[in-house]
Amino acid sequence: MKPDLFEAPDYYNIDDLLTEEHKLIREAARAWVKRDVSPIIEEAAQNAEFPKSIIPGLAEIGAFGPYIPEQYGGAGLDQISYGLIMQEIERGDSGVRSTASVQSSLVMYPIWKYGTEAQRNKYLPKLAAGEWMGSFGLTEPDHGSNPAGMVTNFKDKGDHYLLNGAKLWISNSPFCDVAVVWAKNEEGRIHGLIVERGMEGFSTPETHNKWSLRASATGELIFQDVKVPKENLLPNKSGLGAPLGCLDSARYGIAWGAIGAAMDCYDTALRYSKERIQFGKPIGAFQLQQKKLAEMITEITKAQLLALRLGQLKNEDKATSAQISMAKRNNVDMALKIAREARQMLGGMGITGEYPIMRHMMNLESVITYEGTHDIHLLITGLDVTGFNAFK
Ligand code: TGC
Ligand code: FAD
Repeated sequence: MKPDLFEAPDYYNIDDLLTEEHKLIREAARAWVKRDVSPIIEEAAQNAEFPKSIIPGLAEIGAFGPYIPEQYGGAGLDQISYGLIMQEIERGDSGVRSTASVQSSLVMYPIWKYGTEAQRNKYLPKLAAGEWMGSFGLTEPDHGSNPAGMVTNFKDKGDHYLLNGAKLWISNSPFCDVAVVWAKNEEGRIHGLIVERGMEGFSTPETHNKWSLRASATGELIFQDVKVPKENLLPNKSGLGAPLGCLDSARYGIAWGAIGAAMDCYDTALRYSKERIQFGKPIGAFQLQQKKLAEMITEITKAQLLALRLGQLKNEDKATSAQISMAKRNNVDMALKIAREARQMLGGMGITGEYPIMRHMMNLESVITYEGTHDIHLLITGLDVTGFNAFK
């Protein structure tokens, strides 16, 4: 892979709207990605391996629980800092950002928000430090967009719960130490349970042959009569709103992360367009290539403003789930379109691992599907503006 010469575009001087702390946090994440992710990520993706060696670095830049209070080992940062960290990591690779998203928003967040003080103290510091890695089990083989239909269930056996069922498409599952699992009790009410590796009847087979997010490990969570201690139930919220609340936090991070992938594609294509000579001129001097670049920087700038405003609303605790859906949907779609256009600008070179664009493009096919598909987010906006539910 070519050396990482990334320069971040900031066409509207959005940096002026950030604090010095925001910029320091972003620069630390950016420098770490250049130093520790860029040199290894192409090989990891080609080999379809999650590069575990980067876990301590992720912890060091605050990517595990950026907004979790410091008393639990988190970084105690605001939501814009969280977004900027996700942007920089996904600039490196969406699969690496996935690992950070899952750990922070889908594992640490529910333990922090819905757990007991004992659960917070037991799990959060180790998760923040990357000593333990987590996964989040909501999706099932027959229940993806419609998680309310889940069949994974647990029964009260007096001194423990007995958990049965299976989850599919679970990021980090093959190596997770703990899993936050959503399952129905005997009354059909959804609850979160913390399942630990080593519990009898719990297995995590890996899903192979992915063309997307190859540097992220994806797998199943299988529960066959798993005895879960009663103290592992998250007591402070139940119902579908509990996992969906976690998704709000992760979807927000993805809205920022996708900008990172788009910026990397744009920056790569811009540099290439100035160096690649055809018909006696740099290809960047042709109108057709300029149209692509001009549209890319316009869309990136709009996405940056959308994410920043959403971050301000999140900081004030005013962001609605529908606003988060809009940003996730728009920014991932924007990034995927830019990746496709940027890939074409590199001609044949665009399909090789010499450049990051094709990897971003393939990764974004997952990002546009997970955490709510492109269609589901459109329907969330549709419901919000019309009041009519078109899901069912
Ligand atoms: P619905 O009746 O609308 O809602 C049920 C209850 O949930 C509440 N609620 C929310 N609460 C918090 N945040 C949200 N975003 C919420 N959306 C809804 C709602 O108020 C209600 O509460 P209550 O108290 O009235 O019961 O539920 P529904 O069954 O009609 O489904 C709605 C729908 C389709 C939008 C929802 O199911 C959905 O978002 N589906 C998409 C599923 C999804 O996103 N799965 C993601 C799995 S995790 C993942 O992909 C991780 S990838 C990680 C990585 O690698 O980065
Ligand atoms: P389906 O729900 O079967 O959808 C198929 C198609 O039908 C889609 O185009 C969808 O938009 C459309 N559709 C569905 N319902 C409607 C409707 N009402 N109206 C119109 N169109 C509709 N899940 C987890 O729980 N944890 C994870 O860590 C996790 N990581 C993932 C990692 C990867 C790499 C991938 C690919 C997925 C991951 N997921 C995870 C699962 C992900 O959230 C689901 O794939 C996603 O929610 C869609 O579910 P599905 O794949 O079953 O598609």
